[in-house]
Amino acid sequence: MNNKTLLIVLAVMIGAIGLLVWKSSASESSSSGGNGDISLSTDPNPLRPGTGTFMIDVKDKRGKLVDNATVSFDLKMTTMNMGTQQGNATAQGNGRYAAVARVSMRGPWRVSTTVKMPDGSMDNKEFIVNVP
Ligand SMILES: [Cu+2]
Repeated sequence: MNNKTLLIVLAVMIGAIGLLVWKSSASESSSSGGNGDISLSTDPNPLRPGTGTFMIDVKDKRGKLVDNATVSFDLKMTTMNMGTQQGNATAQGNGRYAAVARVSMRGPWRVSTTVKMPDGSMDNKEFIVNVP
């Protein structure tokens, strides 16, 4: 193995480690209830007051990524009535669905997700996301 090859191998390894760290820090939210394999992450993570992207990852009961689901969500603050934002998340491939929404102030927000699986079965899960 020459030096150039070694450098490329090192770069790939560092990239893989970086991706792992990024992945693990992206799951800031906690779940409450629900029985499906639905997970949530945000960009930025943690969120800042303003517009953010909510990424919802869907797997079936066997852990397989689900691409042809219909994923809807609603978002509201838990501690006061600030209205509810609702919408559908757009499929991104690899079981991921994304939606842009606005968290207009710091504090706890509830994201309620509803997933209609390709076989027609429904699943849902709630997450509390804190905006620090
Ligand atoms: Cu508020």
